[in-house]
Amino acid sequence: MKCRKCGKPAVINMRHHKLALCADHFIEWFVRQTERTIEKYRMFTRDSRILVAVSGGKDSLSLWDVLLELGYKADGLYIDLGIEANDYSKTSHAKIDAFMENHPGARLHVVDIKATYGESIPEVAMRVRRGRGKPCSVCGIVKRHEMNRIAIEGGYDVLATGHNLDDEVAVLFLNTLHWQTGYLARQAPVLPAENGFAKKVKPLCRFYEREVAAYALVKGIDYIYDECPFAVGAKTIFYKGILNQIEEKSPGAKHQFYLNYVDARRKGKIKFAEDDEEPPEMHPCPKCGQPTTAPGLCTFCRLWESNK
Ligand code: Q46
Ligand code: ZN
Ligand code: ZN
Repeated sequence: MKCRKCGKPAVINMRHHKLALCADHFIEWFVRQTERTIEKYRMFTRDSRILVAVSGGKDSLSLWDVLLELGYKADGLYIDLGIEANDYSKTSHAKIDAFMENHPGARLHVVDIKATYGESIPEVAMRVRRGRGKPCSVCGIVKRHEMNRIAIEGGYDVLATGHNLDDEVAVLFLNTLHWQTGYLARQAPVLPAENGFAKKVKPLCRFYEREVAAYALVKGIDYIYDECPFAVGAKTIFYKGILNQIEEKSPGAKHQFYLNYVDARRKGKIKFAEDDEEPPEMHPCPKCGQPTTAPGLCTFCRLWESNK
């Protein structure tokens, strides 16, 4: 297989785009496509201050790399969850440190959950869930709270995450299957800032996972290969498998499913009752000041209150 642009050996063949490219032309294409996504969905501008949530995985590190490459003012945020199984948190942190060494001048915020709040994610989950089930719901509450806290406190204009097309399609498929219209209404490449929540964007949402992996590989970005040990058996992984089978028979199916949905939503062709509903009333949490619908403390602060 040869590069369509220069005839050198191709490193990737993207069947859905009918495009094979060599290493140099692939990187050029990837960077330009990211810029187009940022502009198309009006994610941010050259003057914006961007906070990139990094986990040590290929998606978030590739995103941070491209944004720096494009000259955006992008700082990283790493939340140390304190997951000891498979040395997960330790290895993730080491990958980010390696990235920092290769990107002199890049700035990173680190929030160590155990050092800051007294318990790691598995520990707090064990206590509040009395040992039942996975820590993922607790983890989600903590990550969302801390990402928003750092974004607001640091005066960032936008919070960027490395979700790729495969991630987005799996969630869209799952929510469609169950007609979770509340979640569907909020699934978009951009969520505007509202009620004290930072603006959220997903600049890699138009790339297949293998394209992001190829970018990381060609750029020599060292990342953690293993998923979080608690991700095993997650529903989205099951749906990703099914969607891969569909893609195999029908190249481009995932791309169309997600992007046609997003475009139809933007043009108002798909509407949900939730679009016209008044947003739920929020008040600032008396402890942390973040917006919440819960009476009294927010869900995050309640996690730690019960430890007293
Ligand atoms: S939620 Fe669950 Fe993830 Fe947290 S505990 Fe691991 S798998 S990291 S995206
Ligand atoms: Zn080429
Ligand atoms: Zn709170």
